Amino acid sequence: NVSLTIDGIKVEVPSCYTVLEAAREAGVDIPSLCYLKSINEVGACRICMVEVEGSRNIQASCVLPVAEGMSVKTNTKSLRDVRKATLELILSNHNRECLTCARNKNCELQSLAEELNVDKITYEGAKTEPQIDLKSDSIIRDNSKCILCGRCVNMCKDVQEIGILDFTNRGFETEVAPAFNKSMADVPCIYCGQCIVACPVAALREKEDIEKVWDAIDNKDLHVVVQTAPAVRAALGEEMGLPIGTRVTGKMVTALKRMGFDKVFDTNFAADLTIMEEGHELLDRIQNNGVLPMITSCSPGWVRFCEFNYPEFLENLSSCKSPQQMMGAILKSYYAEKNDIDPKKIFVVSVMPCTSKKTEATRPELNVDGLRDIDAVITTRELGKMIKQARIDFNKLEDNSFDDDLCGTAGVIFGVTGGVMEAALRTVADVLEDKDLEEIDYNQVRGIKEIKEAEVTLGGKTIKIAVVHGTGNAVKLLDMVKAGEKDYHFIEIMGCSGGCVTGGGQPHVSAKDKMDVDVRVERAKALYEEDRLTEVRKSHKNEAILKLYKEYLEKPNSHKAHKLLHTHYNK
Ligand code: HC0
Ligand code: SF4
Repeated sequence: NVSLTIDGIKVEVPSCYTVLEAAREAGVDIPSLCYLKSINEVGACRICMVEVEGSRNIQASCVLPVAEGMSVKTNTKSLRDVRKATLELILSNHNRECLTCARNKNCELQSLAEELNVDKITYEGAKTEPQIDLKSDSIIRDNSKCILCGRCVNMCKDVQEIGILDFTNRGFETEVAPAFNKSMADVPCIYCGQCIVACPVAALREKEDIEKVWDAIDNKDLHVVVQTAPAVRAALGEEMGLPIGTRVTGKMVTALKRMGFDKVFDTNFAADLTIMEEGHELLDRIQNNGVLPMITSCSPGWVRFCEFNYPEFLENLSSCKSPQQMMGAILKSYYAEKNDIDPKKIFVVSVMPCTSKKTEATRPELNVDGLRDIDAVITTRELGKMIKQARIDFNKLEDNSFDDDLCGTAGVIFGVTGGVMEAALRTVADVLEDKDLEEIDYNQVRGIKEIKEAEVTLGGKTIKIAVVHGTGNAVKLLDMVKAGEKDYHFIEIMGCSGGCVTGGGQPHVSAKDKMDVDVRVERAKALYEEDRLTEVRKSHKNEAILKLYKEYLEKPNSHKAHKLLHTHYNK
């Protein structure tokens, strides 16, 4: 440890800390903009400048290591002036349409302008020619909002190991964009939206489908149903001012009913269905010399990543559609028949923590008899906006339960890294042991370790498994599998670090708050809590699932199940 003083306050911190981090410990909030813990620590924006006793130059605190006896000042007149001038310069070439911006009141640049008391923009000069890339179904890039902080660049390059975005051109012409200024739709972007999560402004944002959903609700000819993904309940509360990781399942259901959806379903049901199909697919592959390891295919960002970068593993992907798609397929077949509704009149909305789900829903190979499984996908953030638009006082809502025609159980933990694996093991273990096992918490696959591995012996068979989250970690694991250094029966891969709880469609958390909490851990707690509170915690014990097989699908991997619930991927 080293000790130093910051604005006269003595602190002792580990020697690996930067001055910015040490200041946080001392309760001194040095403003910053380009800084994003562990992801972008580059000192580019010059907002976090400080004075160090004995040094003539002011320095960027986010890249300044602490030293024994150091004395730092963060709040002098000259620092305040410098920061304000720097910010004014950034703002002078920023599209300042804050009132109509997707990040209004939720923008780190806007907050900083308020905190630094910017009351005029002194420098008015040239402006970047606005160019808005609207071509993909998932992500919009708007260069007129970009402040060149580089947070998205390093997220995509270092965490995801994809490298779609980079600085292009020089000087005033500098931009952050895909190579050759191509559209995000024309490069191997997986639409994970992690660049959106990293962006402090609205330069990267999802393509909103809010109006499409309101129009459907208003259309009296349509039966409009909504499903919410497991991870949404762990984060939606943040849009309503609640602490990170507050579980709001009951209030969310009430809000959706008030908004006018005819039915509110839980994607957990379809996650349970996925476990039935995928669990039996795994058993079949193991028993009949199928392609192994089998790899999960429910994260559409990961599936795109595999298609672009590891096509040799496409045969390893489970043929199961994702829960989002399975839910739509069941709603437009089984549910439609049972309730005597024309499937063409059913409009299925998904609320997802994910931006890649928007594009997944448009994939033609997932259609059944020419009908799309899912008609519109909105993110958790968009649902937050819709609830506000509907003037629903969220925090005063009573709790309600999902419509129970199709309810879910173990599927809730799908939303966190390791969850699909754990839910699958609960089912596969019972089948192989031919028992109703009581030990169902698989702690080996929980947590945020980059690569989690385990061997489980079930019915005399040892099954080797691995779990990774974030495509950067997938690269590490797949390269080892390719080199023959590792072999497994079953691998879970999720496109985003932490799993869906930290997907690209989840509420924004400021860089400052991310210094204090690991969002992945806090939101995961909410899902494990819901799992603990659920009476039935095994997918194959879910009554609604058993009924679906009895009345309609016959058995897992049946002909009908294949038609509705499975797909294939082409190289
Ligand atoms: Fe997920 Fe899913 S768990 S991918 O993260 O498998 O998005 O939450 O909905 O489909 O269930 C996202 C979350 C889902 C799907 C489920 C899976
Ligand atoms: Fe990179 Fe994902 Fe953003 Fe695409 S969506 S640019 S892959 S971080």
